[in-house]
Amino acid sequence: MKGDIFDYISFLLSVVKGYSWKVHMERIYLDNNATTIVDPKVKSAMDPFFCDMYGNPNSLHIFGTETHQPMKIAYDRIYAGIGAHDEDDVIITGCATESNNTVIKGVYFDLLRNGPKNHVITTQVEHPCVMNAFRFIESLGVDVTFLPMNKNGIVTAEDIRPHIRPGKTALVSVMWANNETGLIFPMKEIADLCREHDVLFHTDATQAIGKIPVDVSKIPVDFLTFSAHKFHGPKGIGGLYMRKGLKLTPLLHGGEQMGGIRAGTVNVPFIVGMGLAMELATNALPYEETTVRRLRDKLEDALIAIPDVDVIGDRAIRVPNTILASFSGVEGESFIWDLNKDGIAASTGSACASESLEANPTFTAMNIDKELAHTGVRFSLSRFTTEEEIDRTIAVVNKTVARLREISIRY
Ligand code: 7TS
Repeated sequence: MKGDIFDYISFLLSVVKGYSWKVHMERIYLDNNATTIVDPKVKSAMDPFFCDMYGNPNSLHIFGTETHQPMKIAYDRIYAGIGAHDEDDVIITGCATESNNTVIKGVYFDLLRNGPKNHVITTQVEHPCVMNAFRFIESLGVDVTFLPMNKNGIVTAEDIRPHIRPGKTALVSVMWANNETGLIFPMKEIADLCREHDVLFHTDATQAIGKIPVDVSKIPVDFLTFSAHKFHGPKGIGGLYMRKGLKLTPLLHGGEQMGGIRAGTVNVPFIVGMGLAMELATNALPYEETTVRRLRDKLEDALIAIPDVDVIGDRAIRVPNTILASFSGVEGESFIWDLNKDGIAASTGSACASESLEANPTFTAMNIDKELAHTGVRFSLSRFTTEEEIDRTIAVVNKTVARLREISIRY
């Protein structure tokens, strides 16, 4: 009862606060690598599948069968979006985290647990859902090589080559684009290297889809993972591409859905949403490459014009929407907080690690000075970002950095 009253009061306060916030300030969302707005077209396309066409596609009656055609269209869009061949598999999962876990633990059960192979290779800047899945199989006895970044903030095929152990290495896993720096890893050459050594290649393409072309018909990856909410689809749905003929021990055992690789009733509205989101994102790639890149560069130029500000990684090899910058003397958390007060949402890095106040692990893996590592701020744009928003962000950033440096003991 007491709890109810407190809940009610805090609800009223949040309404009042939210209202006054909206009246006084336009909010600017520059944290699109954490998640994106659902494209209103995607939301509309999903709507009929909640209360009208809500059947289970595995049912034989009309409620079930009427969902087949919309699902087929969605699958076709997903396959087309990543260049998958009809005979390849795309397993629908709950998120990229699930997809990545399915690959890493599946390979463990299929190849590493009892086989002659006992080694895998990954990088030190993977998302925690990859990193921690590898740490888990390491605790079960697998030898895991976590590669550091080279001076450009990436790893290349030549960095990987000396670590491949013939007959022993089962899997290489390297993300397509990094969520914090936006740096793109050289997929083609890494995939070719893995082919050459008969090693499976997995890439976490969560931050690549919708930002740069991702085409598995041109780049021979074996497993590729993605999450709809990073490209203006709904949260809670993702995918796992598996090249034709590959099999994996499932993470979830149950019914025969997804060929038995991912059991559980199929999420029709979200699959429809992810399909359309994928198509819209693919169609918007030229816009991403021109307009989003131009706005990102405009913001980046303004940031580096401020003394003692550095942007991590060459912009020529970054996805077009991302900036990770260090602001000497400006503590990242305080900076984010001040920007937030001005209605601007950025982040100190991955929201998945935001509860830890450790220095940003990406900076650490890139050998960046510890003190500077605490000053990292990520700005990530989307096709919904406007020029006015970037102009206002530039003004607020200038004002905020000056103010925080004035009171900084480190500057
Ligand atoms: N892989 C990468 C490369 C990611 O960036 C993320 C989320 C995930 C996997 C996990 O996706 P999910 O849909 O399973 O949650 N990255 C971030 C980020 O950078 N800030 O917040 C979430």
